[in-house]
Amino acid sequence: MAEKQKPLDFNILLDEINAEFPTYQALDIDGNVVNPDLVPDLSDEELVELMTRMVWSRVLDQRSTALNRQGRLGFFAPTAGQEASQLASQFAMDKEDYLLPGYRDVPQLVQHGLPLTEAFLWSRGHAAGNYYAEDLKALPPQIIIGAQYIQAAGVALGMKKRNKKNVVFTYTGDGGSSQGDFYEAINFAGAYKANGVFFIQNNGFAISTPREKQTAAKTLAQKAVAAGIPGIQVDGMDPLAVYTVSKKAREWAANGNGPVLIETLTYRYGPHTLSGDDPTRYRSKELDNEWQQKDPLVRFRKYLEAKGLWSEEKEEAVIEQTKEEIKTAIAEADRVPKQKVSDFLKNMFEVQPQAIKEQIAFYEAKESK
Ligand SMILES: Cc1ncc(C[n+]2csc(CCOP(=O)(O)OP(=O)(O)O)c2C)c(N)n1
Ligand SMILES: [Mg+2]
Repeated sequence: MAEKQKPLDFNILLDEINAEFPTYQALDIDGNVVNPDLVPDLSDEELVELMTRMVWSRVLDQRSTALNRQGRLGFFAPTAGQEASQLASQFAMDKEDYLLPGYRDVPQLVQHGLPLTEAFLWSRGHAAGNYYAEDLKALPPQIIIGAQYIQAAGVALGMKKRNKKNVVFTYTGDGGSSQGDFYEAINFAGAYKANGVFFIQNNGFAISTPREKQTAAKTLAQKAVAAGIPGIQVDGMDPLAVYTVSKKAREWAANGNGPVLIETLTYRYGPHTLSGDDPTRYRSKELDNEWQQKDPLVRFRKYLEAKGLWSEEKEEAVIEQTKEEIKTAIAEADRVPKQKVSDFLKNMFEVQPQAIKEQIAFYEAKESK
């Protein structure tokens, strides 16, 4: 026994933990392959589709920002910078896998099957943005930080119990990884070997609180150790690395081995949400520039152009097509009847408590005048 014990030196113990979680990367910032093992076996069409979705997401971010400022959209959490982290991970999902997103994960939700019109209605706080079609395996975006992790552990356990070869993908942020819910969920999912893939999108900030102030842990991936599950840190600006790691994690979880925790190192270029924060008060221009150099679209564009799979014309076409799609979806959202207070109240509980019943009656009387 004694010979297996290490020297009692806390510096050494800490250094050993810190050395265990390298960042996995397939492409460098110029789109060159640095680790061929992480280059996935995707067809040319699939590679183009992944780039198309990332460009689509960048345009959606820009247009949503504009629509919000025109007062035509409600809540919006910017996504630019996080395209590889979001779209390349979702690209690894099966249609029958469940998606439990956070408020910033609308792009994955739409790619998983939520009509864009409904996503816009959700943004406006309209109940109609939460009625999901039976075949859409997803829950609406969670606003309570970390709560989707707990729900994901439950859904993942359900899949396990039904011997499903499907998994749950859930996303939180660096800030979310400080919540009790986070630890409880991965611990529970680990204990029951539930079919979950848990993402931490580490964009460096929880609103204005820098990652360094969240935790003394050198990586967020290492939080998996205490749950007894694999944890891995991946370059979240590298679509190929994110895809490969997500795909492998999906296979591992679907085959009954239990959950995986994936930390994607990423960045949001915009503010936390469009509800008022000013990132220049907590982030330097230098830091913004540093991350712009790692841009996932630039990197993937270079990789695909070298293969003859992408061009400026192709990108322009995707941008135009996305703008049209957004125009149509927002016009459709505008045609949905405005939500009444009574509609809103009726959607709060499946079985209405007395106080809510009285409020519904009050508003219905008022609305009928
Ligand atoms: C339980 C809970 N506490 C506090 C908040 C307020 N809040 C909204 S976003 C946020 C920061 C989350 O940061 P992070 O997890 O890093 O995600 P990001 O927004 O960077 O994607 C906080 C504290 C909340 N929504 N829920
Ligand atoms: Mg964050």
